Amino acid sequence: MIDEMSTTENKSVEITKGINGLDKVVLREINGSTAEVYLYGGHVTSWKNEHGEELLFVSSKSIFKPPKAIRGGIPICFPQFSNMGPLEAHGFARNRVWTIDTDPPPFPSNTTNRVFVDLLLKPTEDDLKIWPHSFEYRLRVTLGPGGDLMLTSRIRNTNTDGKPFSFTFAYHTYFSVSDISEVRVEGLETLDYLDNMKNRERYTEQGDAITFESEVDRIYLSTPTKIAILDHEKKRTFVIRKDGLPDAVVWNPWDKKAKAMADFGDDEYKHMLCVEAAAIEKPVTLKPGEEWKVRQELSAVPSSYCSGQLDPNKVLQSS
Ligand code: TA6
Repeated sequence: MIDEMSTTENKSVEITKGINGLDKVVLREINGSTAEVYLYGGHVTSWKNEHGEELLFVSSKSIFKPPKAIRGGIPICFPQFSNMGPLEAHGFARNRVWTIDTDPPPFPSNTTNRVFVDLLLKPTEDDLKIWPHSFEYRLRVTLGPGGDLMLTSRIRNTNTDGKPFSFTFAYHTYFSVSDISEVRVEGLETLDYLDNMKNRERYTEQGDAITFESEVDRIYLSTPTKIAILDHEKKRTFVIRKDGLPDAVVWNPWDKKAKAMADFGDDEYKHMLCVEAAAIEKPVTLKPGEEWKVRQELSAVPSSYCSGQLDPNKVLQSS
């Protein structure tokens, strides 16, 4: 739903054409921050702060042409994360054209006086052939007054045959960082993770923070509500606040895998990091009529980590 308030208070929700003529929605907040979401994939591709700085990574080689998913931003991984099932990697939601939901059911969340857009995905006849379950997936993308970016997903089982269905899910967020070798992730210490580099075997995180010297591809399990990503050079900390998403994927392809991806620049691994709020270890099961609602809220706060002034725990424990 296009928030009528937003069109009258100098905030704006604009439907326009993006790369290759794909439809996109631009959200503009009064403080100058913006976000963009393509109807193709329900895919957020830009989140800028009030200074116009881009906070998400999108590859310069992303082809923005169906059926290939856009490389970067926030791909929606549904109804399957990665290759953990019979579908194509990360499911098909990111490869489908969503619609703008002009009449969503009441949305119990604090989006009053915020600028947002509601998108809707339902399976096509072809989708039902590969994943025989009826669903309604409502995605609300909201830009808060301080420039925070919030994604709320509501997935309802609309099967009329009485059958439940199960799925796995991730917001596959690509953060823009100045130099991956100077980035730390706080909040995942001591947790167990499945290591995709080692046949998804289970390990326990030892370090006091995750740092990056080579390819990392891990699914951290039962993670806290908040995770912090500290960009030393930019003196910026991204904070992910998540509800209903117990797991978190951390991925950087590093040089070899970067070279192997046609829609990813050879050196782009230095300037991105994926930290993905997810539900993977325990698939979600919905009975007909049941709805699953989850949320991730992203914010970018100044941090002077090098001087030790930023106490990551304070960021993680603050409200
Ligand atoms: O989320 C991490 C991951 O599953 C990696 O294993 C890598 O495959 C990445 O997703 C990208 O997947 P994609 O299908 O977008 O190329």
